Parts: sequence; C-alpha cells; structure tokens
Amino acid sequence: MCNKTDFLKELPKCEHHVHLEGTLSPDLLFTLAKRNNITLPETFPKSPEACETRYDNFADLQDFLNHYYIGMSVLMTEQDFHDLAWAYFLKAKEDGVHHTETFFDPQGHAKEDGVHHTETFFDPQGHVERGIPIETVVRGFHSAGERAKKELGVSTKLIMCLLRHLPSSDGLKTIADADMFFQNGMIHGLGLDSSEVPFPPELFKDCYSLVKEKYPDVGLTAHAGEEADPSYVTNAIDILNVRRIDHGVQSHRDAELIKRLSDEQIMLSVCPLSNVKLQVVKDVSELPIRKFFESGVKFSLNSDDPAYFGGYILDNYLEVEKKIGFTLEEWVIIAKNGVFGSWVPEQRKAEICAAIDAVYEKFSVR
Ligand code: ES4
Ligand code: ZN
Repeated sequence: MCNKTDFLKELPKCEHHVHLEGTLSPDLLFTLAKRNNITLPETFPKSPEACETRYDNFADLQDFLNHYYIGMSVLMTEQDFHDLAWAYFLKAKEDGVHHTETFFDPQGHAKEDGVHHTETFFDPQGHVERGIPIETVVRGFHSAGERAKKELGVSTKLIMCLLRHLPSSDGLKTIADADMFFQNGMIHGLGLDSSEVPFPPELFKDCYSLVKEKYPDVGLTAHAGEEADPSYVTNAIDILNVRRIDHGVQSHRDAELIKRLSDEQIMLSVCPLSNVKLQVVKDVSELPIRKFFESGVKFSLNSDDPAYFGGYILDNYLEVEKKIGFTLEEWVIIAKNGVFGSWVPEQRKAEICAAIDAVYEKFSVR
C-alpha cells in the first residue's frame, strides 16, 4: 500500500483559512492570562483540560465565538502576538504547508470590543478593557511571518477581518486605522467573519468598496455559506466583489451558483473539521467536497481555528482522505488548485507547483 498518510503530510499545501487567534491553545491561553494578569469570566472553563472538554461540545458557531473572543482577550503585547503566530507557523511547516494566508481580528482586540453587541455573548466587559492598538497586533504577527519565510521557507500573508456583528461604521474606522499597513503591504487582504446570521454581506458594501478603490492590490474575501444559505455567497460575490469565499459549503444547494463558482474560478476555503465541530454537518462524509471537485469548483482544505476544533491542516486532509477519498492524481489537482487560488506572484506559484510534482513523483513510483 502506498502510504497515503506520508504522501498527504509531504504534499506541499497552501492554507487560506486560519484565524491566528484561533491557534491559541488552552495551555498558552492560561499561561498568557497569568502573565498578563487577566481574570477570565466566571463562565469560562477553569483549566486547559476543562477547555478541551468544553471545546469538544460546541452547539454552533455562536457558542464557539463566545469562547473565542474570551480566549483572545489574554493577548496583550507585540511579543504575545509574535509568539502565537510563530507557534502556528512551526506547526504549519511540520504539516507540509508552503504558503499560508492568515486571518486576524483587530476589532476583537480593540477597546470598543464588539462582544457586547449580540445578546448571546458572555459579557467580558471589565475583563476585556484592553484597547490594544492595531499596530501592536500587526507588528507582532508580521514579524513572525518574516521569521517564517527566513527560517522555515514558509511564505505568509495577513488578511484583516472585520467583525460582521459590529456596525459597518466600525469597519470603516478599522480600515482607516489600518491605512499604513494596506499601503505598505503588511496587510494583504480584507475578510469578514464572526456571527454569520443575521449579518449578510451587503451590510459591508461600503467597507469593501472603499478598500477596493483605495488599495486595488488588496485581496477581497468573506466568510459566507458556513451556516447561512447560498444567497450569502452570491451577495458576497456580487455586492462585495470578493474573488474568494471562506467556507461556502452551503453553495451546493444552488445549482446556478455552483456553475458560477466553477466558471468564474472563485475558490472556496473549506474547513472540514470546523464544520463538524460547529455542527454544520455530523460527519465530513456529508460535505459536498466530491461534488465541488466533479463540478470544477476549486477549493482548498483548511484548519479554521485549529486550537478549538481539534486538528490542524494535515488532520483535515487526512479526514477528507478517510471519509471521501481522492487518488494521488486528484490530490495533486486539489493541491495545485490551492496554489492557483493563492495571492502570490506567479514565480512563487511555480515554485510550489514544482514541489508538488516532486512529491508526486516520489510517491507514484512506489
Ligand atoms: C470563525 Cl469558524 C468561524 N466562522 C466565523 N467567524 C470566525 N471567526 C473565527 N472563526
Ligand atoms: Zn473562519
């Protein structure tokens, strides 16, 4: 038997959907809470072990987000952000990642923390009086990215997400705060995340138009069709002008949309283990991944919030292999589609594709 596990580990991968704050392990969470003198809310699990148990039982996206926003409240200094991202880049390298485009949520670190805006959130006010400047967040993450390129050969990008449960006027302020980083390329993309329903993409038309006009080289993406219906995907494409969709797994319910994603080569960043942990599906076998592949819809496989969902990128690849299954040749196509959908120069794409071919050669002759 050709060792598929070794093949998938070595297969050069691109990751397009990982929230850096979602890579915060329970151990690091408690270490930083102590170091930074943060009192976690009464309702939060009391130990790393209790976290693991609670994280295994999220009811839905909102239930997860309630923990995620409290988790990120322990991050205070530039060094904290650097350490968090560096630990993820090390793990990504181990999993065979050659290129990663990483999300971060500056509004989740700001003083006007949006966690008070929806009723179901815990209310960490009084615990989260932090007000971390965006410069601290971006500089810490960016220096870790520079280090990853130099020491690990992994290329990295930062995508700033807006929290969709906050008003778009807050998004406009955050975009203004990030001006310098859009100009100098330290922020490479704009995304939209947090509670999906009832906050459809069209609410953020102004934010996306502004970024597209002012910084034409910045990539546009948005979470859509994770829990919400396919109209969220269509509207993200039509109204926000995104060229990539994060999740998008609900798209399979709209045949016209599937054809469009294929025709227009709009890549979906799919997160299989996340979809199981947040009860979008009961099992990875239920995801329309084979259908996407057969319909010509390009997708990448990603970890989303690996510290919360029990697996990094390789775990996601292995689960898809186990529950859906692709041949070596099909895996090569999937890996190259991920390269194609990456926001990197042609030269870098060619390098990663050559590395994919080399791994295929190595494993196909066995
Ligand atoms: C997220 Cl899985 C997911 N969906 C929406 N927003 C998010 N933020 C972090 N993880
Ligand atoms: Zn996500």
